[in-house]
Amino acid sequence: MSLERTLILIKPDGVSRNLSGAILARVEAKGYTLVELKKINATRAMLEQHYEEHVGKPFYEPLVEFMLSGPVVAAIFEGNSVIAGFRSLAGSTDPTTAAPGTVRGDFGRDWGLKVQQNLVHGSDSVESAEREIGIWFA
Ligand code: RTP
Ligand code: MG
Repeated sequence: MSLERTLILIKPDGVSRNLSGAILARVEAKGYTLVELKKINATRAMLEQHYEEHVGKPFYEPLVEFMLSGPVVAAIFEGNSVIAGFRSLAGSTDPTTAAPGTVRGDFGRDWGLKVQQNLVHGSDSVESAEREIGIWFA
């Protein structure tokens, strides 16, 4: 047993396509508990912290611009191994190849969109989750 918290973001594509409820429903159905929830316009400063591991990569600036293009939904979920569990629900990074049954595999579109438009973010470790929760729920 490993009770964890994770930071989940529904990115601007998911919010604008009215998929927030459908995505959150999958997380709740898996048995995870919603702790905090809000709709928020990210700032560049928040995103610079959130994506600090990607600074300098070719996709970094387009990713930040995309994340600034509209509101996101930020949530903290709690549960047993929720960090790995949510990343399994989300599917692999690229919606084109994400498995059917996952959020990215089922809802990801593939008509010329960029990899960054992949609907959701989920923390990838206990350390990342603590850091990211501090950014989005300061
Ligand atoms: P996330 O952090 O959003 O949960 O996704 P992830 O771990 O699967 O992906 P990561 O490697 O951490 O990348 C963060 C986000 O950057 C965008 N990305 N674009 N080649 C590309 O154009 C590219 N690679 C990554 C995606 O939005 C990814 O979720
Ligand atoms: Mg990541």
